[in-house]
Amino acid sequence: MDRLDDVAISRAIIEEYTRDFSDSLESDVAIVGAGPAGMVAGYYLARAGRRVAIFERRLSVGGGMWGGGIMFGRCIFQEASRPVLDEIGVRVTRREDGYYVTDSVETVAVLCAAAVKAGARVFNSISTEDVLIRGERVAGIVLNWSAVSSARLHVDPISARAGCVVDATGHDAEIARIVVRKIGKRLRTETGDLLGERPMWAEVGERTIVEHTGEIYPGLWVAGMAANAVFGGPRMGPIFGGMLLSGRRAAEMILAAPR
Ligand code: 48F
Repeated sequence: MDRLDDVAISRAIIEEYTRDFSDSLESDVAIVGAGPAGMVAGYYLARAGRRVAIFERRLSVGGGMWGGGIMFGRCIFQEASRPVLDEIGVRVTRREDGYYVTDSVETVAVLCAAAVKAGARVFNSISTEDVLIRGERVAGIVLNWSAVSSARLHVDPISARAGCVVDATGHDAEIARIVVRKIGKRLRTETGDLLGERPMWAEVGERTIVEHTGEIYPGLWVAGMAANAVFGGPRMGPIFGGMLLSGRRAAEMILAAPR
């Protein structure tokens, strides 16, 4: 049996983690939220050579995907999202009624592996609690350990600079909300404020989520359920194709935007 040194193990963790974390304090794209939309956006951006850091509040990545619908671990996708599933390598079962079904655990695991292998760095257990605004532009995010807020500790956060930020925080659209709270109703919506999520309607929600994906304030992009929360689109429950397509759309738009 090899001799194992407890302190060497501890040092390896600290040194390897802090090197990557420190490196990710300056990135091309900082993505808040490692749900399906954030991970797909991260995959396409990293694959295109952008330096991507994804910050996730929870210990686990995957957001609302694990539980499928009512904790039956199956996710439903429509035809349009099939190319993303195929490219990333998630196995699907096609039903006679035309829907595609995946295992929710496999879907999360494969999506995350694809993003990481493409070069995105994923940091879990880290919450984004504020934004950096420089010259009328979101220029980064402000981070703290999630354990700090759950224990209500009075501990100051640290800052990460990014070429742009993606709000992929799901139903709460937390980053868009922070921007409105800090600098007023200046989002690119009809009122400048978040318009709020509408009641469940899969057909409409799956379409509008892609239409609503985009830049909502200079330097701040929105993807996934957060896009419908910002622009007043419906929720869509346990069909997940729109999340993948929105994540891919966000990546395409960011790649096409001037840097
Ligand atoms: O909620 P989530 O899965 O968002 P999504 O990618 O997908 C939505 C679907 O899962 C589902 C649905 C399908 O019809 O409606 O809800 O749009 O993932 C969002 C992730 O962001 C994290 C949160 O823990 C979750 O994993 N998150 C939220 N706020 C913060 C955050 C924050 N302030 N800092 C860091 N992570």
